[in-house]
Amino acid sequence: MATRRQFIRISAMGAGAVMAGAAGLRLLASEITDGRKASYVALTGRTPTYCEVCFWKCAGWVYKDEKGSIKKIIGNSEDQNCNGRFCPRGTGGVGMYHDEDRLKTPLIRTEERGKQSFREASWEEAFDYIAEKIKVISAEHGPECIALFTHGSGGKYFSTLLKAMGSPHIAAPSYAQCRGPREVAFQATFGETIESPERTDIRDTRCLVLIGSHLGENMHNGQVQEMSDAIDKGASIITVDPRFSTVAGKSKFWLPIKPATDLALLLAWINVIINEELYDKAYVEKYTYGFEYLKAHVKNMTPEWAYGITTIDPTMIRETAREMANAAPAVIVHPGRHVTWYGDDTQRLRAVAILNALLGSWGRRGGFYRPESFELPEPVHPPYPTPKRSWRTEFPDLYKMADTVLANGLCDATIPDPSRHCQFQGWIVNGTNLIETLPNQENTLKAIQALQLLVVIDTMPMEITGWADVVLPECTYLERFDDIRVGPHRRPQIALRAPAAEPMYDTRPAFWMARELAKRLDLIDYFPFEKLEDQLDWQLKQVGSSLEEMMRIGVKTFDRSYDDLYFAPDEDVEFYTPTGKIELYSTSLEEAGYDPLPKYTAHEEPPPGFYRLNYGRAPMHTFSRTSNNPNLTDLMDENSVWVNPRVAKEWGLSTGQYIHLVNQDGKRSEFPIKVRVTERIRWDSVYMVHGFGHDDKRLRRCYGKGASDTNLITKVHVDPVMGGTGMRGNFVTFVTDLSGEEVMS
Ligand SMILES: Nc1nc2c(c(=O)[nH]1)N[C@H]1C(S)=C(S)[C@@H](COP(=O)(O)OP(=O)(O)OC[C@H]3O[C@@H](n4cnc5c(=O)[nH]c(N)nc54)[C@H](O)[C@@H]3O)O[C@H]1N2
Ligand SMILES: Nc1nc2c(c(=O)[nH]1)N[C@H]1C(S)=C(S)[C@@H](COP(=O)(O)OP(=O)(O)OC[C@H]3O[C@@H](n4cnc5c(=O)[nH]c(N)nc54)[C@H](O)[C@@H]3O)O[C@H]1N2
Ligand code: SF4
Ligand SMILES: [Mo]
Repeated sequence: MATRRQFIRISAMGAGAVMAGAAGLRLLASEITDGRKASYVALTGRTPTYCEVCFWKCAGWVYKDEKGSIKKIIGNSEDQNCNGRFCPRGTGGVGMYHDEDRLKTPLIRTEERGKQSFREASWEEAFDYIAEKIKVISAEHGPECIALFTHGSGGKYFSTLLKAMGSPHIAAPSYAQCRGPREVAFQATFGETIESPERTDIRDTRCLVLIGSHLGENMHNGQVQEMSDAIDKGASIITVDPRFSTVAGKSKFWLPIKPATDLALLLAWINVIINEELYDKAYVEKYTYGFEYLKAHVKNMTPEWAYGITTIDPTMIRETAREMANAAPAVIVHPGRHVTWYGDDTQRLRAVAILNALLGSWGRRGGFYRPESFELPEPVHPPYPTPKRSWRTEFPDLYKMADTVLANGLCDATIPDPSRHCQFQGWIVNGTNLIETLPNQENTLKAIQALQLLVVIDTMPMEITGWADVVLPECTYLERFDDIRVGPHRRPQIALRAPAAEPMYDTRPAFWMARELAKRLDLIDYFPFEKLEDQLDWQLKQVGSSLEEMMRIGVKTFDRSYDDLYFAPDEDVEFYTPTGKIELYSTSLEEAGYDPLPKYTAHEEPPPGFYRLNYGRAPMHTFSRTSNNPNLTDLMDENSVWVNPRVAKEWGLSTGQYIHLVNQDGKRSEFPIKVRVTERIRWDSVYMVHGFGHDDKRLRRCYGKGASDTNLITKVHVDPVMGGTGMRGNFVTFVTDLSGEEVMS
């Protein structure tokens, strides 16, 4: 058992006069001694944190005013993820703490699901209720019938709880709704995944190809900074996007591709690079497998062939292929991040991986570097029981390359179906607004209605909390410790998140919640430390640091312990693929029964009078989580629908007008959305920012503002390879008559 870390204690009275440590760290022993709240919070001065407004996890410093209220957050200059600078959302993170609509106490449902009737409950009551239900479900159906959906830091603690119970069913939307296909494709090709932060060496690149990756609106901090530095140093950008994105405006080439046809463009580029012998011959010879198969496969996939599909001029296809080859190996065909588009996403990303391999960019400066994460020892606990059942058995012969649990898979396997053996009975949902995050809301709600238990851990009264049986209010990231950030980068680095203030209202950190539940389920041995800060101190001391040191410096960087950032000239590299080579021809896909080389297949076209629904990010918001943030709503408080002038003319639409959207299945947007007429979108598509159109009235600032794209995504194209949910195959048309409707503008 850990010994309690002894900090220098300073009473509130003495705090003004005494400074502890060189960095002027002042600590105040918490008055709360029931083990629930963090023991120490900085009284004044700065507290280290890493941001939770998105998952780039920039490390920063939190400052408070004279009254002890959190005032501002700024970047930590030692941090590789942010280089001392936060993005607007990270800076606005203070608003999450100050938001008066936050969840304030535990809530227990009083009427059936679908009705917003809750009563306030004590923590004891809430935990007893949950533990009792979990015991009943485990006894009747087995612990495997309890699933965890999670996105964010608290997931770690609830994962420990699930595994200790004997359930392997832990899913995150960052896989099958986000980057899963690229990880599977790169794993199949190079034997390694891309991870987060991405291993793209943008800093030193000479040519960056962005395919539907709208860096700049997608504000992943260090990446955007490196891109802007690379542009200053003369790198060329090639942007492939049906929309004139912010980065398209900074690009040497903008290819306004017909949506859903990127695979044809990629295959044509491969064709040009092979036919014109622009590929890195020595690299291909030494490191790759299957070049001849690839060459034969793309033989007829000429730029002229692709023109008919993509609408991109063949000259442009050739010119851009040469631009990449001229820069090689300092070239990046970016793998993107949110890549679940059309259901053939793994194969599209395989083509991206192949193109990079031909250009020799993997393992080369200005291409993809070899990242390193920091290895931090985990606390010792008994082994986890072996689960007796797995979600996989419910999907025989499907998604064979999925290397993690699918959130949509768990959802589908919750809906009663006599052909299934294992039906999920209980969900624990931490930090993911599933109603807005999973496509096909009707499906999600059908699953939820079938549950015996739905527990939601959140900071805000988001849509998902409205469906819960029990809501557990978490304090924000500014009010808690969390695990040490160890994530990959050029050099191994760790970052600390410590509370800058005590949890407001009756909120608590997820670590404490998971541990309290573990106590009630006789699983406390899996949580050997009573307080997370003691665990962190123990972990840090194993590697020559301490909590005290990390409170002072926030971020610590270590030397690399293996490999160089790039392959040495002529280095013999063993790739973690079946052949030990970079697999242009994928033996693992073939073995699993999928196409070993990517093939183009056509996708459905919009019906007459309909337009493809395209969506993306805005620089000042993150998904649905920031739409009520007081600081960020000041910058943008609703989304709009982008419409091409030609279409606007046909429909008589003008900028500023509110309309409804109706999709191909007759699903209508719940709230009206403002029109933005712009040349920046193709005539066959419309565009909107994801995360608006909230329908929970407890979100007073953002309720009814703008429309939700998820509302209109009823058709899902599931990737047969790994189960990713392709969400861009939906089409909408316009309803202009809003007579009698109130617009929340
Ligand atoms: N239609 C549509 N669907 C999408 C996308 C899209 O663009 N369009 N994008 C996809 C992608 S790329 C991703 S990664 C996913 C993202 O999916 P999610 O991560 O589910 O996104 P959010 O909507 O931000 O939901 C986050 C939830 O966490 C809560 N939260 C915030 N901070 C904390 C905290 O500290 N503790 C706890 N316990 N909760 C907290 C928020 O209040 C919110 O309810 O969505 C995917 N789904
Ligand atoms: N500000 C901000 N930044 C974020 C986030 C956020 O919420 N807010 N979320 C983060 C997360 S988790 C993720 S996954 C990333 C997502 O960011 P990205 O992976 O960069 O982008 P997406 O949101 O998928 O893509 C949107 C772009 O794809 C284009 N597009 C649509 N259809 C097609 C097509 O058929 N072909 C091509 N070539 N392009 C197409 C759209 O016009 C749009 O410009 O952003 C991250 N960064
Ligand atoms: S990119 Fe912005 S929102 Fe994301 S972690 Fe960094 S500062 Fe926070
Ligand atoms: Mo994502």
